[in-house]
Amino acid sequence: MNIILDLFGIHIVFFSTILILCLSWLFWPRKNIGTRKILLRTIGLISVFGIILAFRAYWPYSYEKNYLNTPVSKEIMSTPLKALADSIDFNIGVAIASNSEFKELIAKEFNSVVAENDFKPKKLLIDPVHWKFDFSAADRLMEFSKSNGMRMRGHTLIWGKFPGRTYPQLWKKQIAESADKEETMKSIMTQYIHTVMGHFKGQISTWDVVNEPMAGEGLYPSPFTEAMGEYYIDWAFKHAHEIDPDCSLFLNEQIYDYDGPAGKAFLALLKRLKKRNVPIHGIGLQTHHIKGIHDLDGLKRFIRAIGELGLKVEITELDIRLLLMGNEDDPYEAQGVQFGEVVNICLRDQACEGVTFWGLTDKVNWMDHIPPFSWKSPNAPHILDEDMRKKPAYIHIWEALKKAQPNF
Ligand code: 9MR
Repeated sequence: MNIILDLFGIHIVFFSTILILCLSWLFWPRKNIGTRKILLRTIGLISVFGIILAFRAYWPYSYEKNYLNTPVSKEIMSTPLKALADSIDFNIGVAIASNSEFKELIAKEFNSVVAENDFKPKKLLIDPVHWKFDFSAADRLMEFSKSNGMRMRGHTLIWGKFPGRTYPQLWKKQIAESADKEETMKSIMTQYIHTVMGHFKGQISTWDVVNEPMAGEGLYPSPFTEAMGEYYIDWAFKHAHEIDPDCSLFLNEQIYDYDGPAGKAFLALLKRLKKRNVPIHGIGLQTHHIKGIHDLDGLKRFIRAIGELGLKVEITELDIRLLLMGNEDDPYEAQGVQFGEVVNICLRDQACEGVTFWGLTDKVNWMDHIPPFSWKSPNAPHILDEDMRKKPAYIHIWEALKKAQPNF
């Protein structure tokens, strides 16, 4: 419900208002002509207003690609991001699909990959009734990463958010109908984590054990919290640690207001987990820029605060919606500067071990397929444009990595 309100709030308010007015007009006593006329005019006015706003809101923009006027330097063209990252032992990664057409380029530019979707429960567990898994797509990606000497981040075992879209509905039903919800949930999680982590044991050194547990200041309400409250997180980590004690176990989350209530609640959760000796080793900060631009000073402080708890950090899903830079003189350049700054912040904090981009090129990007982002273009959230040319984002990231070289 939260996510629906978050994404569609304004639309829900608009259409409910129109609906209420229409129903009122329909059922208003016929003899009360005056009031019915007022209702009808109000409906007309609001609709016209709505149509104008919708046109304004969804009319696609296009921004000048000024970067095309400046040729990319020879040094940048000949030194991939991977070469710079390798020399300082930094993970530079990208999300990938098993059928990606850009595998060669990815192997050249990155030393780390994560499956955008192929390691998720909805993809792996094809028959939840009989616990039947299909690892074929995930295995193809694993093979690709191994044969190119790239690290594979495991994403994700337990997903706190979007339980409907991410899990078999059967689990929800099983928990709801169970006499002992906690035991049922534990046994489902145990079986799932055991099968998936077991399958990749020795191949994956970093897993997102729990993804997106938070909703604002509290936990995202889900079958997990319903059955076990906050302790579902402890259980998932403890169990994952038992299965592969050598694996780095991460909790992955999207935070915006680093200094605000949600950021504080998140740090408080981490402190509680540490106090309970939960085997958690790192925090993934997704850092999607979809609803707004992140406050970079806040991000810097947040990474430090996590580091001081003895946890590692990675920026795990960086992308920046171009439209958010619409008020800047050169939106592509402003997007690039923000990309470079985020990478720089990570490079400068000893706790931060890598940055992963949530996609490579604007040609194939998730925002163009998921409402409400898909309703208005250009999203163009990645580091290469739709013609695979290097955007300012690539250049700024490259420069951040270059400045972090010991001999710079
Ligand atoms: O980019 C992913 C998109 O293709 C999927 O449809 C969606 C649902 O599985 O997940 C997207 O990736 C999400 C990631 O796994 C977790 N953080 C938010 C990402 C963007 O929604």
